[in-house]
Amino acid sequence: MTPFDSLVEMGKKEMKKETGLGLSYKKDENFGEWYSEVVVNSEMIEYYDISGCYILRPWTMTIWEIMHDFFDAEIKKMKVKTCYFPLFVSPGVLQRKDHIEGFAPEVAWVTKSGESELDIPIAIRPTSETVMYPYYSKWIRGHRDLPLKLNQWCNVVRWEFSHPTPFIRSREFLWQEGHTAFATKTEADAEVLDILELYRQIYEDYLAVPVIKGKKSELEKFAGGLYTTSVEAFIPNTGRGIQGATSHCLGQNFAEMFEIIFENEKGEKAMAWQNSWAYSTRTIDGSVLSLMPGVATQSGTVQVIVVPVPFKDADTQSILDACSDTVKKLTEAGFRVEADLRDNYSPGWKYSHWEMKGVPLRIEIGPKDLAKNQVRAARRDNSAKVDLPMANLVEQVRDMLDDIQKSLFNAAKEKRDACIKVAKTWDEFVEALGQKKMILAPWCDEEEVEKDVKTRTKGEMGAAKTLCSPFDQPELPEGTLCFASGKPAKKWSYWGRSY
Ligand code: 87F
Repeated sequence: MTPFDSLVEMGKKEMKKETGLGLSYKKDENFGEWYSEVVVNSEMIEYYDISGCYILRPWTMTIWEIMHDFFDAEIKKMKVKTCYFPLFVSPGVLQRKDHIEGFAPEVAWVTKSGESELDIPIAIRPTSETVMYPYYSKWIRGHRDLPLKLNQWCNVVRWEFSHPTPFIRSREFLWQEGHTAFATKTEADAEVLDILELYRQIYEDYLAVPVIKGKKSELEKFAGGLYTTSVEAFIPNTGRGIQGATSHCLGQNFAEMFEIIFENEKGEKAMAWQNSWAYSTRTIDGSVLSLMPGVATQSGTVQVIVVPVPFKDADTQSILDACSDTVKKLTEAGFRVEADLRDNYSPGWKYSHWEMKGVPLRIEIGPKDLAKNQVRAARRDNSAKVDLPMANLVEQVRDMLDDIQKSLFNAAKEKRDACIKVAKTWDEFVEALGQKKMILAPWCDEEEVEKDVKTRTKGEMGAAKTLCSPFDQPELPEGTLCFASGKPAKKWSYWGRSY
């Protein structure tokens, strides 16, 4: 053990004892408690005095901004324009169509202003189809008005009743909602997949969370639409699937309800084809669940933290200067870098603190490093430490961050893949479910059969349902039977418990 290492150990102990910053739960032993502790200690979330509402601290909002900037730039390339519709919804508009029916209990209402009751209560948007589409009807008249592609970044409120959880199940969340209208189904179909691919990139390339692209079953799709596609992640620790973002083809259902009708090139009346798509701050839980420890290098608020390691009689000022120079150099090269120059915390305390926050790479600069014109780099994901000469710091840091991102993704994918089990019979299915697996099974694709599976698997842990039918379908040999009904199977589908 070097003097530095013992300083680190001291720092860790001191931190846990004095500030309570250390984690008291283990991810593999008490997942729920671990999750609650991690989101607070990493300074992502602060709890709030209204159940299901959370303060998103800068550490979270920076991740959100990074995802926002990427996605917003991509959809602008697709000629999607930004808009903003009001937060408040008149009851007539909200209740206008039956698609809302099943969701009604989740809608929050404003009933008072000051002391007086409002004449008519006003709803807070849970989603904006019924808010926006009356205006689509007004704006879309001829084929030259199409395609109409709008997106808004906003907050929505859904008054969830099941156990609220930071990110995954919060009652207010931020999202983008895209609503597009086309003259033809072909264009709508193509856009559904283009958007889904961007969602895959957010999860896999930014958050390093592996996802499966696929189509939802009739039972699990957005009831108001024609079909729903999604990216699905899986949390090995809880054995639950989690729907990432969704990209829906609404078909002509809403066009019919809201009379979104245009005159086509032949001078005939035609109904528009519509899509809607969204991803939200609920997505960020992926960064907590799969990555802590080790927030992905692409989405992380701070990619590199620089920590000075002053020692005894060494010249502290020149160490601090070297830290500032390093920050400057790496910032200029385009990295998100900070130095922790606080003099009221030990280096060890700082290591633990930034580890907790998931910063993927730490640079330590002490007197020996200074003398050798180098820095010490420590990886968050595998604890490896290497000396990097100052001369080619930028290149080395870039390579290391790339490598960390790749290994985080590969590790998460290996862990996810180890949870996938193929089940061809009911017995195999039940056994795999008991082992908290994500189950790939041949299915007859009948709604009644999915309902039946739900009923038959009901229990303390929750019933199994379809997660998606993957676009990437394994071969389905002629004569393969459905695991649940024994009828001829039409496709492979993923099944499991989910959030
Ligand atoms: C809750 C209350 C009221 C979901 C709700 O996925 C209405 C709804 O319509 C509701 N929860 N939904 C479905 C939302 C579908 C759709 N909206 C636009 C999306 C993507 C973006």
